[in-house]
Amino acid sequence: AVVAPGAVHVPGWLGADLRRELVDACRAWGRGPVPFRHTALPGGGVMSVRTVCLGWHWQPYRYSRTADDVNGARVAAFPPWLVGLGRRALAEAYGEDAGAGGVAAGAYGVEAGAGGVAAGAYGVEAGAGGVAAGAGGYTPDTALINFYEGNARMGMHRDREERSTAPVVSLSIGDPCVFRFGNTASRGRPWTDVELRSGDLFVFGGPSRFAYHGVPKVLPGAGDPAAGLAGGRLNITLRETGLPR
Ligand code: MD5
Ligand code: FE
Repeated sequence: AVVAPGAVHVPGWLGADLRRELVDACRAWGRGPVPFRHTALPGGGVMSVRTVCLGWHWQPYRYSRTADDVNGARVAAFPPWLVGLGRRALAEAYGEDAGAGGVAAGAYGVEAGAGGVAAGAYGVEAGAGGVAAGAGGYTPDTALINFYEGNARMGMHRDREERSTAPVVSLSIGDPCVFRFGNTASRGRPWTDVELRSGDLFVFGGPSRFAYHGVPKVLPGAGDPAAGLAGGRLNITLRETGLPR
């Protein structure tokens, strides 16, 4: 469903195998080198979600290679298979709906084929989510992984630390939530509330990339037992930082 120009929701995009693979990977990333932590805000508050980052470490409001606000370690690398997954996500979200979504998939170096992605030209492998050598186009280099437990939520904000206008790919696993997609002018109305469930893909590109958004509540659930998640909600966002190397 196209929620706004460039903002496309694809329910149930992740199959159980991929959900389980992501849950296992997040568990491992969450143990270190920089563990899951409640991010401290400059005003003295602490975020209710726990976050771990790949490739670059995000802290309010900048990216660094090392986690100076946690343990000083360099964050885990952003793995090539996540680049492949991000490209497939863009191709499938924008491919057939490019017109409706207001964003041409080709602009980001992905091309929808009947069954997904044209292999070769853009170095995207439809099946495995792998990346061919020398591939161009969408190349996310950081992931922010948020874990929502209990009453964790996220206030309305914009993600403006990236120096790239490339889309953000968002993957949800576990308990459902209310996701609030706002506007670019203020954190207030108008907004659209969308329920995100386990396996859902959401892509924010084009004019929706810098819109206000938040997660006002996580709904009760049992996590995603088929993915090995007994409770809570995981959200994985893939981003291009636009930072060197
Ligand atoms: C979440 N995470 O469910 C959300 C999903 C975050 C964050 O908001 O910053 O980690 S990502 C939603 C998102 C990202 C970038 C742009 C836009 C939405 N947008 O323009 O609406 O934990
Ligand atoms: Fe955000």
